[in-house]
Amino acid sequence: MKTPKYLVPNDYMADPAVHVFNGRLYIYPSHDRESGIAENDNGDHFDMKDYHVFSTDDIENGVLTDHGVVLDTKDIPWAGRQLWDCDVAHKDGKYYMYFPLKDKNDVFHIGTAIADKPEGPFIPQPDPIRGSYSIDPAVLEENGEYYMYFGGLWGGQLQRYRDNKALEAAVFPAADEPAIPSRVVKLSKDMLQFAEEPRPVVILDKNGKPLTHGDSHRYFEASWMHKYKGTYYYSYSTGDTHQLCYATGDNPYGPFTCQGVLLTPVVGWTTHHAIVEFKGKWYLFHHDSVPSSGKTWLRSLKVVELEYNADGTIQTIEGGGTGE
Ligand code: FUB
Repeated sequence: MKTPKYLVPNDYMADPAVHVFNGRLYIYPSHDRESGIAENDNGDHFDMKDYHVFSTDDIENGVLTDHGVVLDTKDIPWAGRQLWDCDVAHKDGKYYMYFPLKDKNDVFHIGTAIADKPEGPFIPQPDPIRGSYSIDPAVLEENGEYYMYFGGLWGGQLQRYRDNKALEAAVFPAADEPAIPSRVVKLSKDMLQFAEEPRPVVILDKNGKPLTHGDSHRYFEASWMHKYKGTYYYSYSTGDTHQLCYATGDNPYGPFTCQGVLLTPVVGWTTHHAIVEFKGKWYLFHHDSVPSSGKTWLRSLKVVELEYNADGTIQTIEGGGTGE
């Protein structure tokens, strides 16, 4: 499927997390809506309140089933506002949804909600994960262990933390200093807490030096991890340079070496994705704002086939926009 396809033409969905459970493909997107909040660098205009789940057994030609609302902020006891990008992991017959949400003091944390089926509904825990902060959780399962990657700059509040402690005020590095890293943490056996202190995800350039804050390939938000032929592929959005980049490594904690751009800018400020193998092909799920004529808070889900070169690098996909 070389031509990208929009998946949910009758609604605005973004930030896809995608998994294959029991041989069926499940999509867990953010649910964009028009709330009338003006666009700003804090991302207040991304004012989402609930999640839907979608599934299919044929992503190229089949029907995409909408399982309806599976989690709503009105049912989350600690909810303030802004239900952003989630992910779902499966363990021992239960499905765990991890979601970023601002609490009543406007501070992002990561919450958990549990379901008996991949399509939900998901029942939220009374409190967020202890010690969690920032946004965009993505979970890798590896030999019965689960690793969560998370963090996002600007409205995602990652610049307010160092060594897992809140700073008095946000700090951004100078352009030639190491970039602010995302975080990775192993989850507890019951899937409900962190099992250790989150660690920085270090992304190196080809000379083995950490990417700097001024590098157009540095991390901003939207972590995703997949494995291909035994190598770990950590992919992410560069935010204000509007690309999806990827970096490779030999274990879940990294460090990872930046391999470049996998998706050039789309129409709309944000870019965000999942990479999944289904029925023998690899796919990039992502979003753009073409159907809303460029309204960056009203994004639409897309899928396109992703291809590797013989050396394991990913062929760059054209996003068709400038990130505006
Ligand atoms: O959808 C809200 C935020 O926009 C996500 O959490 C980010 O990754 C960006 O896509």
